Amino acid sequence: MPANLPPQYFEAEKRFRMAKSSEGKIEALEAMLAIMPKHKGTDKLRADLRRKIAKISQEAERKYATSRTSFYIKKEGAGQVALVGLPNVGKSRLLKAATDASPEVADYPFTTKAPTIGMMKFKNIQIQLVDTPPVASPASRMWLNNIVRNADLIAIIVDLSNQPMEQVETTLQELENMNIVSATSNTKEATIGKFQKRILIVGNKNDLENSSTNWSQLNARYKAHFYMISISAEEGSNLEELKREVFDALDIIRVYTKAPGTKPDFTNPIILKRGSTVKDATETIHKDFRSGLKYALVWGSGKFDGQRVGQEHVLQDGDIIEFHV
Ligand SMILES: Nc1nc2c(ncn2[C@@H]2O[C@H](COP(=O)(O)OP(=O)(O)O)[C@@H](O)[C@H]2O)c(=O)[nH]1
Ligand SMILES: [Mg+2]
Repeated sequence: MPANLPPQYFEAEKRFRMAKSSEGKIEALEAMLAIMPKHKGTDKLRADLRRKIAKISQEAERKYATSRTSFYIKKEGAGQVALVGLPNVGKSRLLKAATDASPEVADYPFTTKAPTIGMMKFKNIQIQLVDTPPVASPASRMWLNNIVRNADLIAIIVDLSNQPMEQVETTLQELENMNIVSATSNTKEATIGKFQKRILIVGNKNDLENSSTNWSQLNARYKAHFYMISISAEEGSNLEELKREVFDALDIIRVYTKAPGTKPDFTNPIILKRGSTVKDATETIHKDFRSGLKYALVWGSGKFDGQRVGQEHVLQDGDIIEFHV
């Protein structure tokens, strides 16, 4: 221990011993390092302090990373849509315009604050929108990762007034880095180790200058691969079309059930993947029900109303189904 260390050094050392958080420990160690005079006699001590700082910050980072890995948002409603994009494209503004949520219309800070969730009403169903931290920020990567992997649909939001093509490319690259590929292109190829997700590109701020030219170019470039819609979250324009597009992209149908001799309940549809059969519908309602199912009557996708159909009959959005057990 070199002599003549100033009293501030010992105060900082005391702070270090008392500190509970890693931030507090690191702060104290850094103060000790700054106070310590630099000469041969203190070389070893300074190296020790630096090692300690490195060790504590590594541990803190590891702990932070694991806690964020387990981060996911419980699904509610007919589907979960992750709003992703660069900062300031209007993700929060869109959430505010399309749902009951009231997020801050500003950038996400680098905190563990939960992302904002809102329910978007479309016809008689609710779709869950999740506002996420901006892509291309290392701080949000782990977190964003879990949200996009879990989501049923990824909505890439871009600012149409400001080189939207580049924004799309950057965002797609970020998704690619997270091992996520579009489900609407190359679907025939087996993609091992990749998560296939449907992608909707939302061109926002279509009220601004240059946005219509940019939108035309963007649309021409990507419409073969992705669902596309242009909106203004600020003015609330095209929001109904956006909802319809989200519904289509989610690839779901609404089916109503009725008991014989009663009217169907149109307020509470069951949500099924497109292409689902009568069998799938019965399984969703009740596991034991299926074995007891004699037949079903269908209004909508049948050849005529109330047609008797078998288990393999493919249902359509809006169908009414009556089970006979
Ligand atoms: N003109 C215009 N401005 C918008 C629109 N949507 C969002 N903004 C503005 O863009 C800025 C960033 O919006 P915000 O929702 O916080 O972006 P986020 O970082 O993607 O969540 C805010 O000043 C919004 O008022 C829009 O449709 N038109
Ligand atoms: Mg935001």
